[in-house]
Amino acid sequence: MLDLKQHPHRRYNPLTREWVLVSPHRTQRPWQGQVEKLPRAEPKRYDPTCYLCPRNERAGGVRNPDYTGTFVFDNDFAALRPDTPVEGFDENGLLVAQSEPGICRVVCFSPRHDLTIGGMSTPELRTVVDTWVAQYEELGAREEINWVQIFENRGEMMGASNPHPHCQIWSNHTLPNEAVKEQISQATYFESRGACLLCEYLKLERERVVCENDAFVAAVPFWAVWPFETIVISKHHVPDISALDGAGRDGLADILRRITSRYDNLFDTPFPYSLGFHQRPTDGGPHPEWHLHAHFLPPLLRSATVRKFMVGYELLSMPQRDITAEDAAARLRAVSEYRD
Ligand code: H2U
Ligand code: ZN
Repeated sequence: MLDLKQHPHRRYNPLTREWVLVSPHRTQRPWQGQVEKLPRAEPKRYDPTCYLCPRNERAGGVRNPDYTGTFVFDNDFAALRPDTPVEGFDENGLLVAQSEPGICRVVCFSPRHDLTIGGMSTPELRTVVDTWVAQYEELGAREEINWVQIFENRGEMMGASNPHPHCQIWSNHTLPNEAVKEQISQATYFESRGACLLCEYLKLERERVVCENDAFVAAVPFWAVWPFETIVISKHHVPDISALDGAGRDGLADILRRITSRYDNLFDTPFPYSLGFHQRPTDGGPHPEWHLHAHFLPPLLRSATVRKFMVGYELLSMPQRDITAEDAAARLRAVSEYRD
C-alpha cells in the first residue's frame, strides 16, 4: 500500500500531464544551513527614484501622471510589439520560427510605494481586480491577441526590478507553452469525461486547502512542484476574470490578500513569488473547458534565505520535492492570514 508520507513516489499534474517526484523520507535528514531572519526594511510611501511612483519620470523620459488608484502603461521595454508582421519559416521541421505580435503593459496596484498585496485592503485590491478585468477585455478583443498573461514577479529573488506594487501583462498571438499544456489537458478532460477538470479536482480537494471564501479556494495542489506552491481556483465554473460577478471579484481580492499574508508570515519575510492567472484564450472560441485559476510559484523552502533550486535532476529529468504538499498546506494553515 503506497504511503504518501513515507515512500518515494511520483504525482501526476493533470493540468500539464507532467509528473513530480516526491521524497517525503528526506525531510528527516539533518539541516545545517543558516536560518536567519532578514531585517525588514522600512519602505517609504513615496520614492523619488522609483520609476513607478506618481509624477516620476520613467526610462525614455515619459512622466507618470499623479495617479490615485491603479495605473496602467505600455511597457517601455516591451518584449512584444503589436505591429510585428505575421511571418515564419520551417526547414524540414528542424529550423522553425514564427514572428510573434503582442502588447506588454505594466500595472501599478497603488500610488503607494510601500504596499504589497498582503498589505492592501480588500476594497483596494478589488480595484486591482477590476483593472485586470478591463485589461483582459480590452487586449483580448484585439484581433491579433489570443492570450493575455497577467503575472507578478515579487521580490528581488524572483527578478522583480522594483518593490513598488505592480504586475505585468504580456498579451500575444499564439498560446505560450504552459497555456498550450493546460488547453489540451482541459479540453481532453472535458471531451472524454463530460466535466470540467478543475471542477472535478475541487470536489476531491480537502486535505490541502489553505483558505477559502464563497468564491475561491487556495490550496497546495496535490502535484505541487515548488515547496509552498498554491493554486487559487474559482469555486464556480467561470472561464475568465471578466465572467466573475461583483461577489466573485471581491472574493478574488479577499483570497489574494489572505494567501499573500500567510506567505509573508510563514518565514516572517516579504515572501517572493511569481503569480499568474490562467484563463480562457481570447481567440473568440467559447472554451467551455477553461476554468479560471491562478498559480503562486514561490521559491522559498526553509527560511527567508534558504530557497529551492530547480537544478540538476530537476532540469535534466523531472522536478522533485521533499516536503509533501500536505505538510506545506498544514504549515500555511497554521500561520495568520493577517499582517503580523
Ligand atoms: P518587473 O519588476 O516584473 O521586472 O516589471 C517591471 C517592468 O517595468 C519591466 O518589464 C518595465 C520593465 O521593462 N519598465 C518600464 O516600462 N519603464 C521604466 O521606466 C522602467 C521599467
Ligand atoms: Zn514607487
